Amino acid sequence: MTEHHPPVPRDWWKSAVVYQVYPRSFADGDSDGVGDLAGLLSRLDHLDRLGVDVLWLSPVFRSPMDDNGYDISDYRDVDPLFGTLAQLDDLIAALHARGMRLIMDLVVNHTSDEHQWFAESRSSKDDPRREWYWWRPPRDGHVGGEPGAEPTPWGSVFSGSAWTWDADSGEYYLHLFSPKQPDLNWESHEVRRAVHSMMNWWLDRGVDGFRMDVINLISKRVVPITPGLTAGLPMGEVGGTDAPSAGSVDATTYADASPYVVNGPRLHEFLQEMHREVFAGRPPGLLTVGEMPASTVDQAQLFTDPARGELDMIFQFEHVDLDSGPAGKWDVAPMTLVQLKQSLGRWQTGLADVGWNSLYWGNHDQPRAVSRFGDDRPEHRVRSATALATVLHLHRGTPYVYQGEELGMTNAPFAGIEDFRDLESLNQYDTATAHGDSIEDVLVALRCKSRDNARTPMQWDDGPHAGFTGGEPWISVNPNHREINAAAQVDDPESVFAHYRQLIALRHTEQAVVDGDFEMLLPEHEQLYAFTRSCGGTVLLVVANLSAQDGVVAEIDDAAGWAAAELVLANSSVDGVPRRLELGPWEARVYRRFEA
Ligand code: TEU
Repeated sequence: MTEHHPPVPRDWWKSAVVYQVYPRSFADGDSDGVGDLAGLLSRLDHLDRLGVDVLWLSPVFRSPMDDNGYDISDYRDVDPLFGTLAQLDDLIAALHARGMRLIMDLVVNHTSDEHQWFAESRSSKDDPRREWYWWRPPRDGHVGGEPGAEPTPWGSVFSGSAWTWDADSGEYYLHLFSPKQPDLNWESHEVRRAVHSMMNWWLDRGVDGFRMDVINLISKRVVPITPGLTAGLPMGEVGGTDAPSAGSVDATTYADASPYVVNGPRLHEFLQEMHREVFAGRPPGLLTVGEMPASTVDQAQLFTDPARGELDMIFQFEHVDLDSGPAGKWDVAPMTLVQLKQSLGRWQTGLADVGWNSLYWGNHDQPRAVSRFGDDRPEHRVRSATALATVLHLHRGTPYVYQGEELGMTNAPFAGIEDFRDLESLNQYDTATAHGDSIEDVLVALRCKSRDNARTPMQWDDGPHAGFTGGEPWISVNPNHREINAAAQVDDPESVFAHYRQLIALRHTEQAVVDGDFEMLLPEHEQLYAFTRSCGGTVLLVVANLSAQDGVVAEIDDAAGWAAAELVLANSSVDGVPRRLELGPWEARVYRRFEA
C-alpha cells in the first residue's frame, strides 16, 4: 500500500511526531472492559486533530496476555480480545487515508510459551525446533528443579530466576522476562529467517515499520564451554553492583544477566541482516525504532548511523533511570534538573553529526510524565505538562507522545495491591514483602513507578468510566477524569491538548525544529531548562522554568534582545515587551529571530 503515499524523503521521520496507543487502555468498542481495534478505529479523529504523523500500536497479536500482549503466540493474527485481522487492515487503510502511518510492535526477543514454535521446542530434546530457544541442563552436581540448580544465577526482569525447569524434557529454558516469555535463540539462522519472513508479511500488508521490543537483547554472550561456566553461558555474580538499568532484578538473590545479554556480540550483524532482508529493497516511508535499555550514546551512534543500515533511531533509557537508586527501579531516588539536562544534553551532542534521537517522557512502561518530571498538583498541572512538552518537542529528534500525555494525564491514586494489574508490580510486591519489606514501603514505590500508572484508561470525557468503556474497565479509571479529559480540552485553546497541537504543527513548519543545531544554555541552573536551535539564519530560543518557583530570571547573553524577539509559542501569556526573561512557575517560551 506504500503506493498511496506521495514521494517521501528517506528521513521523513525527522519532521514527524509519533503517537503511541496501548490498545488495552485506549478505547473499548465492545464494552468488555478492554480496549480494542473497534474502539481505536472510532477515535482516529483525536489523532488527526492532534496532527500526529505516525501511530505506534502496542501489540494486538494473539497472546495469552501474561504481559498484556508482549507475549505473542501467533505473530500473524490479531487476538480476539482486540478484534480481527480485517479490522487491522481497516486501521491501516483509515490511517493512510488520513495521511498517517502505522508502526507495529515487533516482539521477537521472546515469544509466548504458548507459541507453536515453543510447543514444538519443548516437546523433546530431539525436536528440530529445540535450538530455537535457550535450553540448558541443570548446573553440574545439581538435580533439575531444585533451588540452586538453575544453569546460571541470572534473575528475570520480572522477579525470580530467569530459568524455568521443564520436567518433561528435563532441561531449563531461559526467559529474561516472565516464564511465559521464553527467549528465542537468535544464533539459529532459522529463527532469524522466520522473523524476517513475518516482518515482510506485515510490510506487504501495508504497515509502515516497527517499534522493536528490547531488540538489544537478541544477541547473547555465548562463550566456549569451560569449567566454571554452564554450557556456554557465563554465570554472573549474585549481589553484583551492576543493577540492570531498566529492570528490577533482586540483586541479593540473583545475578544481573545484563552484561551477558545486553548489546551482545552479534547484535550489529543481526540488525544489518534484518535491514538487508526486510527493509533495504523497499521504498522510503518506513520507520524502525529499537527499544534499547542500557544503551550508551556511542552505541546509539552505531545503531542509527544510516550508512551502517541498522535502525532509524533507538529508545534509550538514561533519563528514565535517573530516579532509580543503586538497587534498581524500585529504589526510588531523587533526580535533579541539572542531571536531567546533563543526560539529555549529552544525547543531543552525541548524535548531532551521526545518527538520530528519539524523544520521550513516557510510554506504557513508565509513570506519567507530568507526575514524574513535572508537578501534577492542580495549580501547576497544565503549565507543568505543557512546559515539559515544549522542552521535549524542541529537542533534535523524533518526539513520541504516549496516549493521554497530550491531556496531561497523571499517575493513579492506587491504594492497595488489589488496585494493581501489572505482573511486574504484583511480582515485586510478593518478592519484596517476602523479603521483609513493609507493605507500605513497597506500595510507596509501586505508586511511584508501577507501569500501571500509564495503563489506566484514556480519559475521553467526564462521564462514567471516562467514556473509555460501556462495561467494567479492566483497571480503574483515574477519578480525576472529571477534570482531565479530551472532551474538555480539544476546543480549549489554553489546554494541554492545544499546546501539543501547536508543538506538533511547529515541527511541521519550522526547519530549525527539525534540523537546527542544539546548544544547551545555563547547564548548572537548577530551575531553568534553556537551549537554542540554529539552522540557516534562524535561531530559536527555548526557555522553560521547570519548577514551581516564581520570578526565575534567565541570565543569558542578550536576554533583553531575546525578550523583544518574536514569541513563537508559550504556555502562558506574556504582556508587553519585558526587558528581561523572567518566568513564572512552569512557564515555557519559544522565541525566534534571524541572525546574519
Ligand atoms: O520493555 C522492556 C524493558 O526493558 C522495560 O521498559 C521494562 O518494562 C521495565 O524495565 C520493567 O521494569 C519491553 C516492553 O515495553 C514491556 O512492556 C514488556 O513487558 C517487555 O519489553 C517484555 O516484552
